[in-house]
Amino acid sequence: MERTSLRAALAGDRPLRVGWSCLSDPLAAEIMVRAGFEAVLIDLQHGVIDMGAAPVLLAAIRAAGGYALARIPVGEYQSASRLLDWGADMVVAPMIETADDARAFASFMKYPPDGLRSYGPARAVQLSGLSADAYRTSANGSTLAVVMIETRGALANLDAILAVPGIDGVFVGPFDLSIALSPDGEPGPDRPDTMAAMERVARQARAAGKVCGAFGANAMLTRRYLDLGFTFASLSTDMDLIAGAARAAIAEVEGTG
Ligand code: 3PY
Ligand code: MG
Repeated sequence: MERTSLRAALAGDRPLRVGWSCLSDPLAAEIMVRAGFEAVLIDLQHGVIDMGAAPVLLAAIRAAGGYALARIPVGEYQSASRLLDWGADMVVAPMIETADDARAFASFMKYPPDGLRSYGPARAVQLSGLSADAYRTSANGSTLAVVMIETRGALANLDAILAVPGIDGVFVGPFDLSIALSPDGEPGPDRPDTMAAMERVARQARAAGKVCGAFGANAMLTRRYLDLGFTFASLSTDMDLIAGAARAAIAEVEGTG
């Protein structure tokens, strides 16, 4: 049976539950889907995940019934095409500054005539259950090219970035963004200046008809970003969830919690 596309799922009546995978073990990603996350992003920028681990992680997420998202390292736009070929539903590009950056990324994400994605989606076709032709003709619309807004340059160029053909949405990194906004380089993912900038990003993205997401390091931040109007906000990471649960269990046993 053909599954609902990620684009359609994101337009549903409640925000999709998005988990964040930093670990290279496919079981960890699969467990997050089975625990209730409807989508999981594999983080090739800051996580301990390389291109060798990526296809196995993407397949594990999809086999468990989740949408598979991936973040590439800064500027490595060519790896976006490979992640799509391995079944990613969305690729997120960090530290985008200008419309030219966004255009370069989009060109690796979309098949001609919209872009220059090279043809070879054998693995994505297997995972999708579609025919090769059906995958090729639907991929530009069903997979999402999402750029991160997390610098002063990106904020200044937001309208131009949102207008780039092939860019389906934006994703805010509140840590980098708050560091960029702070005079002394201090992170503050819930500082008033960060929240005000994020509210503007969400509003402009929605006005442009684009998806807007944000990285939520914990439940409080995820809730606050959703309240600002983001389409989705991720929730914690596999590493933080394991560490937090371990700390809580130890504290409970030792009566120090
Ligand atoms: C940020 O907050 O800057 C991120 O990129 C989240 O990983
Ligand atoms: Mg960042």
